[in-house]
Amino acid sequence: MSVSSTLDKLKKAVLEGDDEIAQGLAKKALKEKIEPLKVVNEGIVPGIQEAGELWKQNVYFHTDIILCAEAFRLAMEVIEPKLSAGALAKSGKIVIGTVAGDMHNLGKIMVNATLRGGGFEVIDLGEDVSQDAFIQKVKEVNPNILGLGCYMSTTMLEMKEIMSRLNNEGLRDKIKVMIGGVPCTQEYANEIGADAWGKDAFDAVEKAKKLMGVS
Ligand code: B12
Repeated sequence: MSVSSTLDKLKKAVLEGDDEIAQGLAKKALKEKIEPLKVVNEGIVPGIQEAGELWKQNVYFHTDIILCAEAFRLAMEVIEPKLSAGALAKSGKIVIGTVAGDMHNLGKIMVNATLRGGGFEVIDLGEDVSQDAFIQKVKEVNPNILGLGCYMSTTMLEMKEIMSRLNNEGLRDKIKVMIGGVPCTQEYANEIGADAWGKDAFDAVEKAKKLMGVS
């Protein structure tokens, strides 16, 4: 099977929410020696992006998206360790998580993958992460960057409060803060005093590297 055929099939499996098929194709792509980042960028990501478009057009519903999310997750599960292993230099250490009250994680999974692909060590705290848990982890592992994922307007305040907590705990000067997710904007990052906003997974890597002064 040709490279493009495997990646096309992988994209289709994610788009159609065929989780086991997507996972099998991700493994197959690696066996065919396709570069892990290429599998992400040309197979898995286009599938979920197209699913997002269909959602916007009201063609896909919640149930469809949940299936796509699972297919995305299982395919990424195969590729992610290879991205970490393949990363040569360590660009820096990032603690990342979805803020409290928010369970969305697809965007964060993608950002994790591209950050790892970009040479960052990523410590993912998961979803619905409390302010205490973020602060505790920052104290414990002393990351270069804290990444906050927020996907609903109703959970945006969490990011502002985390910024205050970082200030109050004397941690603000020790790390950079990067925010991302659907309702986030550069303006909001400025408003709460974050260092960067990542428009998408690729912008997130660029901004993170810029914050670290690496290219
Ligand atoms: C998929 C989805 C779900 C799935 C989530 C599956 C999962 N495992 O994540 C399910 C069905 C479970 C779900 C549930 C809900 N959802 Co929903 N969901 C979406 C949807 C359709 C797509 C989100 C997504 O995954 N996009 C694809 C990813 C790849 O894109 P992304 O998240 O934008 O991420 C990119 C960038 O933002 C950036 N990025 C992301 N994170 C980060 C982090 C950092 C640090 C950086 C730098 C960059 C970055 O890079 C990513 C990759 O390029 C959006 C609609 C939309 N337009 O976004 C609604 C949406 C986010 N959901 C919404 C709502 C309301 C809900 C529910 C409350 C629905 C309900 N009534 O039950 C629940 C919330 C439950 C909870 N407490 O969190 C609303 C939020 C509205 C608001 N108030 O702002 C939206 C906007 C839909 C809408 N228009 O109404 N949802």
